Amino acid sequence: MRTQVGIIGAGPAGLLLSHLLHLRGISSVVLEKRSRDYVERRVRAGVLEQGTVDALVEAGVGERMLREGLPHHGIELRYGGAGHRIPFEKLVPGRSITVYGQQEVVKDLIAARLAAGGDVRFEVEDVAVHGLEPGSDTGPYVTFGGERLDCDVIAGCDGFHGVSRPSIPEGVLSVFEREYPFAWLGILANVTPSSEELIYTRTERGFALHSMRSPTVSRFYLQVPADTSVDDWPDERIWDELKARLESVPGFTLTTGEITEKGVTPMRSFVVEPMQYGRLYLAGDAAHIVPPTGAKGLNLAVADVRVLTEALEAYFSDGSTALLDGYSEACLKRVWRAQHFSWWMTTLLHTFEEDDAYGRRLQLSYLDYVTSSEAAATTLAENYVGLPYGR
Ligand code: RFL
Ligand code: PHB
Repeated sequence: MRTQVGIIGAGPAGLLLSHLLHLRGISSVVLEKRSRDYVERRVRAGVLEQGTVDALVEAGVGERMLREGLPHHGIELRYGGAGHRIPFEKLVPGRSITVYGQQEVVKDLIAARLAAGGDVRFEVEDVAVHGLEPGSDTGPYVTFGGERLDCDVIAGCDGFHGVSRPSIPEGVLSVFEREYPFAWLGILANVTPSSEELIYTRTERGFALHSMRSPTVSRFYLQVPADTSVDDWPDERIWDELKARLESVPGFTLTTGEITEKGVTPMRSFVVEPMQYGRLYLAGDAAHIVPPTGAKGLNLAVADVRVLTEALEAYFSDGSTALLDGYSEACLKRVWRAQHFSWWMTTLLHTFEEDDAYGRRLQLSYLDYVTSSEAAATTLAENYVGLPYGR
């Protein structure tokens, strides 16, 4: 089998890349380890930056998102017994976010790929990457389930635990990382959101986030110990803890109800440099991870894929490699801005060591600053809605 771009992973990065390449007449095959059903049900991100929304609309896969997604023009920071709104419409006019589940984006992309006759293979086993070494006489190829896919280029879009990144020889990549001493317990519940906008809450009991998916489905996260298991969290304990943290301002009552999904997410910051080796290009979580506090992971995956598409278009049209060679450098500027923002939001809002009174004072000082200074609030707002492309 032969294709121009072999794509490993059918998450947002791999699927969008395949679709964008198709629109430019470049062939690809997407190889995914999990079933279609699994990939379409996996509950993850929910916040799309303006640039992500624009990219999906431009690619012709934004129709349902525009219909069902929830445009938001601000978020609330809640701490010290009061809520403070960060008004995007005032601070970053014309830029906002859209709340639309990642698995809905994935469903829309899979539908678009299949409708266009795209080759997306699910439940593919033993994917391995070969022929990356400079001067290799085979060129790059991927093996899976006893088959072989020869390609001009391989895109590693297989997430943090994939096979692409580990197939790069040792010593090539520099790794930058930070782990956090806590995790997030995330739930979906069939309850009407108790707020119209997202609420990021800092309390002495830990962080909590009130998000949503639709007018009848809410999404919540709780900061929990890193070694926690969902079994430690029966529904009643979750609601009690969410109430204790979110009902920290007068007059706010949390609506509770049926919990339909629970999961624990570790918190990690991670980047490899460069995001490429030979004709293998890493995109999305395969190359970098952010803690979800800044809502940046999916948006970075989309940004990488846009850069890679442009580089591949140039390569396949006239053989020029300048953009491909500069792929990693072009992506990393945005990646590091998002790394900083995600680390900063995480540091600002979570409880670290209990006895770190100095750290707590710093958090409260910065929260007071960001909620009272228009300059500081604008910094938060412009990063949250996403910096414009090409900056
Ligand atoms: P994905 O989505 O992990 O997709 C990788 C795909 O590769 C497959 N795969 C393989 N396929 C073949 N062979 C192998 N050996 C393979 N190994 C893996 C996997 O099955 C999978 O289908 O990576 P991608 O495409 O780079 O997308 C990245 C995003 O998924 C991720 O950054 C976000 O979900 C992060 N994130 C958030 N991002 C945001 O922008 N906004 C948010 O609000 C937000 N909230 C979140 C999040 C992630 C979370 N979790 C669970 C990690 C909230 C949570 C709780
Ligand atoms: C979500 O709705 O899943 C969500 C929202 C904001 C975040 C992270 C996750 O920062």
